[in-house]
Amino acid sequence: MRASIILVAGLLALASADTDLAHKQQAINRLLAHIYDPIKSSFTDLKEAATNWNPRDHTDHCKDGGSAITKLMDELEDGRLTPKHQWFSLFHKRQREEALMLVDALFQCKTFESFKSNAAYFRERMNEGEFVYALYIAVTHSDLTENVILPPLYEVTPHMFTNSEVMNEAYAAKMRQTPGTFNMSFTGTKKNKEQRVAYFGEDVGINSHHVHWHMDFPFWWDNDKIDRKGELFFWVHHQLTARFDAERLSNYLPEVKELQWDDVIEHGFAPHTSYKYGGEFPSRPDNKRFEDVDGVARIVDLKIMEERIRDAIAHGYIIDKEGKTISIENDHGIDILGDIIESSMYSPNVQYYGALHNTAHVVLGRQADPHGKYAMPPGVMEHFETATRDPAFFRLHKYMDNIFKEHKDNFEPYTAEELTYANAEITDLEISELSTYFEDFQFSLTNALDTSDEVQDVPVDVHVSRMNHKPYTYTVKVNADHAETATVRVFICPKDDANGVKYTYDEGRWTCIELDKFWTKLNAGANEIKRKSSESSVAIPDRESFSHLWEEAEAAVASGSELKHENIRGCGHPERLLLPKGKAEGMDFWFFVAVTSGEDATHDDLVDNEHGGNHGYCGIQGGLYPDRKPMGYPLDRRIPDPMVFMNIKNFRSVLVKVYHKEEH
Ligand code: CUO
Repeated sequence: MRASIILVAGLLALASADTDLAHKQQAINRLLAHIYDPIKSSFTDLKEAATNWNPRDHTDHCKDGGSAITKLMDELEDGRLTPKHQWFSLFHKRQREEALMLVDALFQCKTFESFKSNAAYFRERMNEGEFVYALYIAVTHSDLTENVILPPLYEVTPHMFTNSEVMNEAYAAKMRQTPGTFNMSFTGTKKNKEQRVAYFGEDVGINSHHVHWHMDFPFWWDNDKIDRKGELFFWVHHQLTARFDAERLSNYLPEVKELQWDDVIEHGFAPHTSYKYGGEFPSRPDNKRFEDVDGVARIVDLKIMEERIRDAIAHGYIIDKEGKTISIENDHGIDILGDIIESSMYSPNVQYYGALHNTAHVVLGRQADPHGKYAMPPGVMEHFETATRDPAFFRLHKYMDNIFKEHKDNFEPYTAEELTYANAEITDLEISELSTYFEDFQFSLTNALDTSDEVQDVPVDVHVSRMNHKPYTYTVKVNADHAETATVRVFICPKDDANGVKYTYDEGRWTCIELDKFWTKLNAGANEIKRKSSESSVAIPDRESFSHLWEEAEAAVASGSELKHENIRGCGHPERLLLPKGKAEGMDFWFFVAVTSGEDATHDDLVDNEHGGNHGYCGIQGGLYPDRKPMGYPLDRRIPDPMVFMNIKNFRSVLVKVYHKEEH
C-alpha cells in the first residue's frame, strides 16, 4: 500500500508539467470513454489513480481541507452510494445528493492532477450516471478545466438519445465485430399527427442544448449568484415553446395547448428508448387522466402551488420565508418568478411556493406507474436530455409559459417615447433567401457498447435525418444622427395562426423567435449593418464529435503541441435550427429588427467581443447577462395599439417567406 502511494506521488510529480489544455482534454475524454466499463489499462495515469489513489491521503490538495471528499468517502465506505448498473435521474433526491457530493469534491481540488485522480477514483466506484453528471458539471464550472470541450453527451451516453431498435442493432454489430451504420427513425407512426414535429423534439442538438442549459444553470446551484438565472429559465423555455409552435404551424398543426391538471393528457407517448441499465422508458397511452404520484406529489399539491403563484402575480408581490413582501412589479420580478416556479435554490420561499416545474416533470414522468406497482424506471420527462421527446413536455412548458405571461402582461405597454431611439432610423431591411431542408447526420454509438482491454472497439454509428437551413444574411440600413453604439435585436414571427388568420400585434409578439442580438457601432450618417446567420448570438455550431476531440487531444499530447479551442459551451440553440421549417410554397413570417440605444449593454466590449456568441439563451458564463433590458424586449409587453410600434422609426418589419426544399 505504502509503495503504491509513493508510486502515485511519483506519477503526480511527473504529471505536474502536463496540465496544458491538451493533457486536460485528453484526461476528460478518457474519463468519459466507455463509461460503463472500467478505465482502460492503457490510460496508465487514470488507471493508477483509480486503483491506488486514496482520496483520504490527499486532502492537502483540497481547498476545504478535505471535508467534501471525506464526506463522500464516508458514504462510499459505508456502502450508502447508489450502485453501478442502475439508472440515474437528477430528480431523484438521493441520487442528486450523491452526484453533488462528487461535484463538491471536484470543485474543491486545488490542482488538475488531484481533480483528475479523484475523478478516476470515483469513476470506478460510483453509479455511472451520477459520475457523468458530476463530471459534466465540474468541467462546466471549474476554473481548472477552462477551455476543455465536453464531448457531445449523445456520444457519451447514446442510449438517452437514440431508440432501442438502433441500440439492438448496435449490440449485434458489436457481437459480430462488424462495423455498422443504422438508421434511426423518429418515434411513432404517420397515424400520429404529432409525429410530424418529432424531428424537432427528438433532435439531438435540441436535446444537447437543453441538457447543457440545465447544467449551466442548475436548479440546485447555491454557490455564487448566477445573473438573471430565473429570467433566463423563463426565456429559454419560452423560446423553445415558441419555436415548437412555429414548427407545428409549418406542419399544419395547431399551436400547443397548455396542460391542465383536471383534463386528460391528450397525447400519449411511446419513447422506444431504453436505459443502458434499468429497462425500457415507460410509455403513456393517449388521454391519460392525471393521477397522484406516490412519494412525489398529489395533483392537488400542484394546483395549490399554481394558485399561490398566480395569487402573487395578481398581488404584484411575493412573500419570502420570513413573511416579508417582495415586489415583482418591476423588471426584476420575472427573475424572482423564474426562481420560484422552477424552483431553484434562489427561491425566496420554497416552503410556500414549492417547486411547480420540477415536481410537474416528475409527476408527468411517472404517469405510467404512479404508484410504483411495476417498478418502472423514470420517464423521459425526468431527464433534461430526453424530456423534449415527449409532446407533453411542450404542453407543460406552455402551461409554465402562460403563468409567466400573466405576470408580464400586467405591465403597462411601452410608450412611444420609451421605444424610440432618436439617434437612429432604419431606412431599409434586406434579407437573403430563407429556406430549410433535411440532411443526414451521423453520430457514434461506440461508447454505448461494452468493451474491455481484450475486446476491440467496433465503429457503430447511427444515421438520422435532421433539419438545417441555407445560410442567410440580412442587411439593416440605418441613418444615424451621431456616432454611437447601438443594440440590434432580431426576431422572426409567424404571420398567421393555425387557421390562417393573421395574428394581431398583441397575439403575435409571444410567437416571435429571437434570431439574434448584437451590439454595433453606428457612424453619423448612413450605415449598412450586414449580419450572417452563422453569427447569431442565440445559436452554436455543431458540437465537435467525440472522435474529433479525441484525435485532436491525442495528437497534441503526442507531438507536444498546443491545443486551441473555440465554441467551448454546449449551451446554445443549434445553429442549423435557427429558422423554423418553411413550406414548399413559402411560409409567411415577419422579420422584425429593432435598433435601440447601446446603453443597455452591461459589458464595455460587446461590439468587438461576443463572449462566445451564444448569450441570447445562455448568458455569459460567470458574467452579467449582456443586455440590461428585459429578455424579449421590446416584444415582452402588451401592444394594444399597433400604431405605436408601426410608427417607431428605429423598428422595421418585413414580410418574408421561409421555403422548405426537399433538395438543397
Ligand atoms: Cu428545461 Cu422543464 O425545464 O425542462
